[in-house]
Amino acid sequence: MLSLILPTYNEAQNVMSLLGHLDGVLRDTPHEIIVVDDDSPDGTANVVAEFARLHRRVKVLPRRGKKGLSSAVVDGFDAAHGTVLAVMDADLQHDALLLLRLLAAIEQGTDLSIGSRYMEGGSIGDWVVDRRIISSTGTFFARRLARVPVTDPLGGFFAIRADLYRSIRPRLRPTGFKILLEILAHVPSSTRVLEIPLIFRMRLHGQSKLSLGVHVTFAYQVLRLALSRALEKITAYGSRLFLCCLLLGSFFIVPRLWSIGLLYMHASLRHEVQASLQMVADRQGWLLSDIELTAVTPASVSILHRVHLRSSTPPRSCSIDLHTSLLSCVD
Ligand SMILES: Nc1nc2c(ncn2[C@@H]2O[C@H](COP(=O)(O)OP(=O)(O)OP(=O)(O)O)[C@@H](O)[C@H]2O)c(=O)[nH]1
Ligand SMILES: [Mg+2]
Repeated sequence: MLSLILPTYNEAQNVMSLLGHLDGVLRDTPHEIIVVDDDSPDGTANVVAEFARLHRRVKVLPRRGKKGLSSAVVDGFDAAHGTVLAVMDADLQHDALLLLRLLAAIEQGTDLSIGSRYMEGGSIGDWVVDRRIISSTGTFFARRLARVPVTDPLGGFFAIRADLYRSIRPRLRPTGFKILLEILAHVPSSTRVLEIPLIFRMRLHGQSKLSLGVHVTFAYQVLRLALSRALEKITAYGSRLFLCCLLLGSFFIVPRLWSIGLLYMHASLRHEVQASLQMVADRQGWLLSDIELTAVTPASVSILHRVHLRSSTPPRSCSIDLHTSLLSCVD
């Protein structure tokens, strides 16, 4: 089943036409439509509730105050029952027919299907120059934060497999307008994504909710995602470095522990070795600190002896018989 989320804020003039249109488009598709309205002063929630009385597949999720587009989508997704979740603008700027293609892509094995304004065949319409610049700059940065290559990570028309969405849901921070970017920054890099060209229409009724605040929140979102990506990399490098140190350390330590490990297991052998070393050191006039134990067996110990004062002299390898305390060295 498809769950389609329509976020609305003051869309009373648009949402009824869209719902009527969707009724025809989704006639043969099992679906539910959840309109998430943020207390629109123009009464959007009331007109949708009126429509929903006759159309049981349509529901209204009213929220108190204007909480933002991304969180509206997330609240809608969280309340949805479908196996495929989709979202589109409620102001008639998105072509409802494209919804069927996004849904078909998911049914054919895609995890996330996106309506793209920036791929061949797609278009942003007649935007003024500054909106074009802001959008393409934002898209440039957002593409670098997405874990899968896409042309339009900032679009508002997409469908996603519900189980994929639920698996990343705890990590999503739905601030601002760009929930698709948040999703793209958290899906696994193995996610199968398909983009379908989208021609973004001009808004005919009502007002845009894009404001300076939306742009500021977007800049914050990009910084936050970039920072957490950098931290992720540092942690990954850090743990690799730790692993290397551990491997290198064990390369030197394990053979040594292996060769003198017996000492730690048998207290009587330890005392025997101590006594023999002391006896040999006294006999040879060596300092105990110049003797390095290299291997221990129940019958003998191997040592390296360094002549401390003449440190350029290479150490001598010797062995001590533990029964007789006899020393034999290789020169
Ligand atoms: N629930 C909810 N919906 C919102 C909010 N802000 C925007 N929307 C809805 O999200 C959709 C996209 O918002 P728009 O203002 O159309 O943004 P846009 O399409 O990028 O901008 P325009 O091209 O100027 O229309 C519309 O359906 C809005 O009604 C919000 O704070 N809460
Ligand atoms: Mg719009």
